[in-house]
Amino acid sequence: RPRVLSGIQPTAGSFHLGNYLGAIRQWVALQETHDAFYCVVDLHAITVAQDPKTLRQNTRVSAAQLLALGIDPEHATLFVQSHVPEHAQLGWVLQCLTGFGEAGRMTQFKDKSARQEAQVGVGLFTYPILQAADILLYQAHHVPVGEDQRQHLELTRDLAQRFNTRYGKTFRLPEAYIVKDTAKIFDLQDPTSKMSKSVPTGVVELLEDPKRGAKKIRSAVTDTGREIVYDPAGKAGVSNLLVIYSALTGRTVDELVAAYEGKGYGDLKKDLGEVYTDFVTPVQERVRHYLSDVSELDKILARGAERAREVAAKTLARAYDRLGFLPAG
Ligand code: AQP
Repeated sequence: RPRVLSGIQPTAGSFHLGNYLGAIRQWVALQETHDAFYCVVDLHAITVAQDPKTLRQNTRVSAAQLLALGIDPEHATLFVQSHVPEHAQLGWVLQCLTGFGEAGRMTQFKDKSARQEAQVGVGLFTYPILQAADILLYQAHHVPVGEDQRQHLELTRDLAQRFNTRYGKTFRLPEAYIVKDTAKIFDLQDPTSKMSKSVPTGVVELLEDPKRGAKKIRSAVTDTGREIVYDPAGKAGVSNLLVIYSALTGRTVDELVAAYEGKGYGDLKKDLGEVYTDFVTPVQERVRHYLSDVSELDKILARGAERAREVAAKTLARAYDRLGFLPAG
């Protein structure tokens, strides 16, 4: 079976609709056809300051959400990044292969550092390189992510290629797996920007009170027109709502446009609010269930880390050997 790897940061308590539709939904589907490795990337989370107690809690809440959304530990290896030290170890090796200018071209760094009020750490600058290590350790064929990660995937491929050329074939070159329709979910208050936890205005979270989430959907920004059509350039807000609606129900955008002919934006938003509520209510219940016994949750993560380490350690050992590091014993 082909391999797949992806990760998500535990930087907020709740994932949002962009994380789910852009990435996690694909994770769930791919665990059926691929040898899947999914991780909660806590090493990435500390690229910006984190309160230790909150980080510990958010890491468990993140894992619980992944399980609640359909990741099955019998079908996929679910683990926490810091439990597998090989990530940081290969990350260092790859940093030594990355040009300073090359890292500086990452647009996410530019965006995120511009938004940071506190001093920007070097980790935020080098995090795409750690991400490359995350992927290359597992020799992943595919990496299911949202559109915002495309550039980082290109960097990962460049680094793999560079290492292979310099030291002999060691890493598989991974492909981004981006589902076009939901590659970028937009902010409900500013439908030209991606929905993002760092800009929490028009973000709909999976774990917030469904009434509050539905209200945010009802007050989503739309244009002054009336017609419900899919036109991302001219009607960004309505089109974003149609994409979310379609992804959550499995009805195509065309079907929805036909169904809402003659109706107004208010009808669409109200109905989508209900669709969202029906979707998140059982998810929230399952999250509560997983969090009610963290020892069980921790066991799932420990088993995942063990499996992940088996694969990661092999790749790292090969890379160390190719680099000319002496064997440890
Ligand atoms: N708006 C989005 N539309 C589609 N996919 C998205 N992803 C994030 N936002 C959207 C995808 O979610 C996965 C996990 O991303 P992450 O762990 O990097 O989370 P993040 O980047 O911290 O999430 P945010 O909200 O985007 O935070 P900031 O603003 O801090 O960057 C990834 O596959 C990502 O593509």
